[in-house]
Amino acid sequence: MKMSNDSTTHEAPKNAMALDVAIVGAGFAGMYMLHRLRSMGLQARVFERASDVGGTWYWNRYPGARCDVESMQYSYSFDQALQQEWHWSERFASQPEILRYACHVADRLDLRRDIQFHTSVTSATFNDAAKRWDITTDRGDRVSARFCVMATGCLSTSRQPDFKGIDRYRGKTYHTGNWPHAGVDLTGLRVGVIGTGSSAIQAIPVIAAQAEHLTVFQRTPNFSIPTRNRPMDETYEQSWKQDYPARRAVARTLRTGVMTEVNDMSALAASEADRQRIYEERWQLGGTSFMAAFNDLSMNKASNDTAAEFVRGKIRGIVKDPAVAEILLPHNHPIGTKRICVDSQYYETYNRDNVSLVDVRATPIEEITERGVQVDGKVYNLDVIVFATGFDAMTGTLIAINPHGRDNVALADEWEAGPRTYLGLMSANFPNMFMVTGPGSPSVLSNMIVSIEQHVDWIADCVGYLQAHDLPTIEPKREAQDAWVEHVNEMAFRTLYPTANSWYMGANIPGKPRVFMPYIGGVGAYRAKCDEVAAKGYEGFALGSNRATQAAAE
Ligand code: NA7
Repeated sequence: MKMSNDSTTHEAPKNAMALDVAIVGAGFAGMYMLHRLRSMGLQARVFERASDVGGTWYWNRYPGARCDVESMQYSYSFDQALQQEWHWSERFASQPEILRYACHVADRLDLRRDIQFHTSVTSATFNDAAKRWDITTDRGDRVSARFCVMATGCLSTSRQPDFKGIDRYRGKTYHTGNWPHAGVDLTGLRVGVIGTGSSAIQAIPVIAAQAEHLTVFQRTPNFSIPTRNRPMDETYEQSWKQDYPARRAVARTLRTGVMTEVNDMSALAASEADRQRIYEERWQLGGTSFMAAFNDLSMNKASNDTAAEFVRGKIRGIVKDPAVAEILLPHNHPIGTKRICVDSQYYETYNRDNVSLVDVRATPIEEITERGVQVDGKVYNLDVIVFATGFDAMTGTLIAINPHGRDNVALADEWEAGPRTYLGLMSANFPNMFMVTGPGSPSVLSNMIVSIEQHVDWIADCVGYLQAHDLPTIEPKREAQDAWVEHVNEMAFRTLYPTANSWYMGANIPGKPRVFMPYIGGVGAYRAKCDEVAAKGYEGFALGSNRATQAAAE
């Protein structure tokens, strides 16, 4: 491996390393990417800011954190022995169990020897002459890599709104997306939770059971479905394990990458009585499969209204104080167009004497004072404030690293009006830089592990192809990228999703462009497209040649 000669733009390196592939992030994406590349005999190394593997599941340790995909489906499928030996203890796995699984995989595949922890990538610059990425870290590393894989996650830059007065607050503050590893004992404390997204909805019942008093500050009510979590049923587990390869193969062809029974009829085609019965069955079943009660809930507003009204009826039925129930009723977005939440006793929690709800929609939080949160002139005294205020999703982490590509173009500039990718895998002007589950791919609309495996396999195959054909670079052609961005947009606007002010649309970050970021065309169709592109010799991509490289270098 030839090292870059560019020593002028960086400080003197503490150490310098030449790699085939630098991988950023040791979550499920980075871990599998490392495994695949090592198996191909390539020199790969992962840079990870945390102290261990796990990514999203490393950071999101807030009370009640749990996956909303069933545990039998939320694991790697690439290794039959691995999927047979691992035992999930619950229908929906908790964060600690998922993290244990990630650590088990790291041990089993001996991944950690090629992962550098406590290390943030601070810059990544494409060196045009050498056709390599120059990467620096906050530990003083200097890396020259032929390929750079951004396995940086979709929800990895937590966001705390810039509340006036926050620095004056004398109590403790925590963000759900960056929860202390030692845990937090909230016993006997007055706790405030700001936000009512998925994280808050999982955390609130657990915090309420511990705190002396919990005050929830809600700006937008959300739809939530009971999880109906339970210990793993052995017969159910065995039914999966006996049929794992076949079921995994099916899941890869489905819209969400999750095997769920989809009721293939319009909500409007059912009689009122049947519709209510079907919703009730789904409500009792629990989990996100509620949205598969009919086939047009994300497409047709009238159909969606029937599901939304069913859930509003449930909220009215569960919450005893009608005034509190009224505040909790979601009205400003179609159900499912913001990520549907799943919960254990969320609405029931508002029946507790030690829980109060403050509506901050009409009267927003004014400031954080020394003692608590001020709304409409009133200060709510709090010992602890929990920010469950979400993430700069999908693009936040990439733009923070801000890779510089060909001709020193910055990703932040290229994506100023919203992310632009071809297949969510690469961006024009950033040769040899891959993204795992990047914007423009199904990513957050799918079972993340299914989508991660698909991307990692595609990237590994692509790297193998370039090697076999002695091609130094690959990058999307501008016209292919433009057409894909348009297709992603067109598919989104066929649905109700863009009508919500969601983080899918970038709407939770002031100033962020309003673009629907994930690809909604479905995991199966998307995979077929990626496979077809590869089979056609990477159609839509420009493949460099060594001759061109030499000519450029001369
Ligand atoms: P979300 O879903 O983005 O939720 C963030 C919540 O914080 C949401 O209720 C926001 O209200 C609220 N928020 C944000 N800023 C404010 C201010 N300034 N005042 C009051 N309330 C505020 O993040 P999560 O972590 O819950 O979930 C992210 C994903 O993780 C989830 O979708 C799953 O895929 C897993 P808003 O709706 O903006 O009015």
